[in-house]
Amino acid sequence: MISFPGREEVIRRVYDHGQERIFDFWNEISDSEKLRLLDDVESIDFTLLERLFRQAEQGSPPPMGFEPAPYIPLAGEEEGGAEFREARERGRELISEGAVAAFVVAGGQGSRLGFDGPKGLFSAGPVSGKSLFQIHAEQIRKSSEKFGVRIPWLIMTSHSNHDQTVRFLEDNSRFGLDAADVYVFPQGMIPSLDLEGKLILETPSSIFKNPDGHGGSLGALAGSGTLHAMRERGIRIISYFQVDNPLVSIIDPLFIGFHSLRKADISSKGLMKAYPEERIGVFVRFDNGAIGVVEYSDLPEELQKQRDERGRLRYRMGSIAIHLFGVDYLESITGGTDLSLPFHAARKKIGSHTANGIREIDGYKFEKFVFDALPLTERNIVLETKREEEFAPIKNPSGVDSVESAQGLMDARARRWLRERGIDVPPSTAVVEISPLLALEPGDIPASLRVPDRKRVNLEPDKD
Ligand code: UD2
Repeated sequence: MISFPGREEVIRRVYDHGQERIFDFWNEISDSEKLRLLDDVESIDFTLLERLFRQAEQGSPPPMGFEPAPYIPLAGEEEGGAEFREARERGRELISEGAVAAFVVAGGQGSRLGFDGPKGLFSAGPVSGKSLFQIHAEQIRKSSEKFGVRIPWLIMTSHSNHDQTVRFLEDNSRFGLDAADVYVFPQGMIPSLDLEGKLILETPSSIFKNPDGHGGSLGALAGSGTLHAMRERGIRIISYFQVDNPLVSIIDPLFIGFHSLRKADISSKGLMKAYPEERIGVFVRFDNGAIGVVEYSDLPEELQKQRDERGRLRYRMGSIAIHLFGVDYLESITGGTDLSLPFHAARKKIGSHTANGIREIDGYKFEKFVFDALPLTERNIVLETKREEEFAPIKNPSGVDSVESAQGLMDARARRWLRERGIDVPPSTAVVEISPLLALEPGDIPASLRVPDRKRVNLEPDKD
């Protein structure tokens, strides 16, 4: 057994749990590295990891029985009109009172996209080349201007991209947002395991950990003190979204209004799945009455394809990871610091440090999912939204859910908005982009606007 003065207890714990392989390079590392490794180990909950490993080996337990969840369908012209109007009005009031904050989860590693850096830095604007962060920041700025209020922007990063994210935002003066309105905080990390349940070394003196999933965002919000800061600012609703969707409507009066009118703790946006295999979770109602999400990979194929009497997919309401959380409710479930959502295991390739350098091995990463918070309350609603207006995820380098598909959707939405305002797009124009600073909805576009006769057009507000 290795030894280090004063650290006998933690070393014993490592041996007791059969994890002594993390000391394979003990004789090659300096005293300060030894201390770092022991500090790293100190915080590890071995009992939790052992439980997660058993769970990963056995596969996830079948979810409780469920049926499709009820949802508020898109407003038809004649039906639901009055409630929709009331909701929009209520939402506007709440935003104007300064009760709403925006919260983006941007801690993911973007490995599927093959982009080496925080995903928020990825260039998404089809003409402007604006980064995802810029597009989101400009939306928040425009909402602030429209409603005459300061809207805080919360950004969750992870340890691997925190510094780069902060630097990028500073270098770009937070795209015009006030420093006092931008809160950046990292999420928690959890060790990954190899297929034998052993910890993995990332370097000779550090253990490989992965971000604890977007479900870690609720604990991080509370643990970082940001939830408390929001309470102090009078924020009552937190509008949660993912960094990879440039079409997301971040501050949406209708959604916020419904959340308030229906006295919800959590509200979610859903949309019709495009096809059975689409990689989005579906909203369900579990046998105990609670509404939640079953991830696409956990929905049995037979249910994925089931149709109702009208020929529509039975499980058709897909989750696009847009939620509103009541601050009161978040405080009640995080108890000030933490929240116990379950971890899900995923088998992934992991770089492991060996005597011959880094070797890719198979292992398990563990992540919490934010939508597991949904069934914790019965005051939970789902509002249908339009895919073409609000959903253009950038996940892959090409093909489905790629930057090309997202830019195509951004162009199509811009053209639709201009058409709605009776503004022509010259036939020679191949791509149109509308800056969030110009418009967040068709009604914001000045009726006098003329689209210049150019191949690629980015519509920004006039400078004066
Ligand atoms: C997520 C949903 C899926 C659907 C889809 C819509 C899950 C498991 N699935 O799919 O049902 O709604 O999104 O686009 O959520 N993130 C962090 N920290 C982490 C992990 C992720 O901040 O530890 C962020 C990440 O930066 C991104 C978002 O969470 O903004 C989604 O992560 P993803 O791309 O891994 O989710 P995906 O595509 O599996």
